[in-house]
Amino acid sequence: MMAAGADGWAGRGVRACLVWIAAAGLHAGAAAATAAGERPPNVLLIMADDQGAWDMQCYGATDLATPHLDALASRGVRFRQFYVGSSICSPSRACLMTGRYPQRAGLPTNAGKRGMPTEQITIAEMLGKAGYRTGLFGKWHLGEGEGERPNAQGFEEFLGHRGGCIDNYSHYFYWSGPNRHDLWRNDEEHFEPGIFFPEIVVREACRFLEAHREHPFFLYLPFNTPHYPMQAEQHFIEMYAAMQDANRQRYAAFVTSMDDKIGRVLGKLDELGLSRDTLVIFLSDNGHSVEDRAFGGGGSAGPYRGHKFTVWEGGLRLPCIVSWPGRIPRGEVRDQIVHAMDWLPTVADYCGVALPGHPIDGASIRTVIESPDAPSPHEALHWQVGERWAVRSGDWKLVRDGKQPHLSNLAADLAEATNLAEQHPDVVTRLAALHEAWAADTLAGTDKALFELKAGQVLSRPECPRGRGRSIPLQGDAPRSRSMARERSCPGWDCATRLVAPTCTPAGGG
Ligand SMILES: [Ca+2]
Repeated sequence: MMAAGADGWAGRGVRACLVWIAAAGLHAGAAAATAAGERPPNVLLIMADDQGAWDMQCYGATDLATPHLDALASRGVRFRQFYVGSSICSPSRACLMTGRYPQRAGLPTNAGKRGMPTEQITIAEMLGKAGYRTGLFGKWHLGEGEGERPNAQGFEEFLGHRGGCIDNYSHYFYWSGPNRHDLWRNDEEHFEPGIFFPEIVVREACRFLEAHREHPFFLYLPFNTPHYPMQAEQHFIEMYAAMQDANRQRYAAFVTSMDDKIGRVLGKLDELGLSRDTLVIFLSDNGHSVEDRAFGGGGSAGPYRGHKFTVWEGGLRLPCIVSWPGRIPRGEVRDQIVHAMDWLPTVADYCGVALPGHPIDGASIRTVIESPDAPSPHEALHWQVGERWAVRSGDWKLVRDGKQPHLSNLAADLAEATNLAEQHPDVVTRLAALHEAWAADTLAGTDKALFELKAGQVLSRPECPRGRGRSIPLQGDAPRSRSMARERSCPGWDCATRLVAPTCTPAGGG
């Protein structure tokens, strides 16, 4: 759907037009389907937090149990080349919620003082506008300020935490001081000390399903597990008593605990007779953590390199399942490249609702879900996490994680182990140019304050001797200060390119 050739991305206006043309046709199809008296599907969107790429039996794990997620895959479609929008929480969630790259969604990094801007349009807003009941129980992490919280972003009902992580029993923020309680029902602080938070999510989800069983609904369940703190219930820990690796044991127990909670919500869907009316989507938000709070890591990326925070496959290429019994294939797998930002337009497609009236980056993958032969809608995909970035085009993937660009051919090298950059400089140049065009495009048209924020935080100066590791604002071509002027004339370096490194190499190559 979106052109991304060597001459750069199509203009936003052109792309928006294409999206709208596609949406109009799909909308007409869905309307025809519902005209026969069928109700539009409910949507149950379930997200795991920091679940690794290989940490589910149906994805390859042999040492941990995920029976309910495996069963979900067996009655739906499982993706083997599914990517999220970022290897950290907030940008990944912003991308999922808006159908846009995190940069275009206004949240290139984790929410802190600033969250996702209120003018962004979420799946909840899109479906709510079409009459869906909307609920969110779990982790938000898309902003805590006025206009940024769940009720302001389309959710009629919310119970959960606003920040990145909580202790599951006290419901206090689990990152840094000062200690603060972070559990909310809508905009009111909510207290249930001592109650295991994932149990609250299950309880609220089941209540929501009971209450709205007669009406189309969108239920978003972003579980806060198996993200640290590792707090699986004792009986799940005992399931893995024989496991030698203590970190893997804590992690596996937490994954199985989450699988149990998901199974109970899916069981409620069955009990209420709603399964055949409900599109269920499951995904993880980013790769497994190796942070200290996760004891250095218990998750697995299987054959992939990397983990949370990185732009290697292990940070981005994750489990994703879709199920809708009786309406989409069951027990099948797909190898086409798909992306979290595709879910908003795909949901719009299946539900027969209008897309948001601004450009989105995802595309409906309905044809991919329904056929292994349908083409991927993506000619190229991009990631920018801090100063790390990656672009994938076909089987080629270019990663910038350190001083030198790393080029892999994923068809032959899933582990991104061999750097082919020197053998294929033409591919490096082509992919780098794609990424620069993408960066310029995702920055265009945003409000000025946002532009400054993103330019300053996301895009880094090429690592020439005087600009090493520094981020500079991008405000047109004219240097605004003497220091910037100096950087633009680094002796011996060709710094003509503002955003990406490959053309910023020592004079004479290298
Ligand atoms: Ca996460």
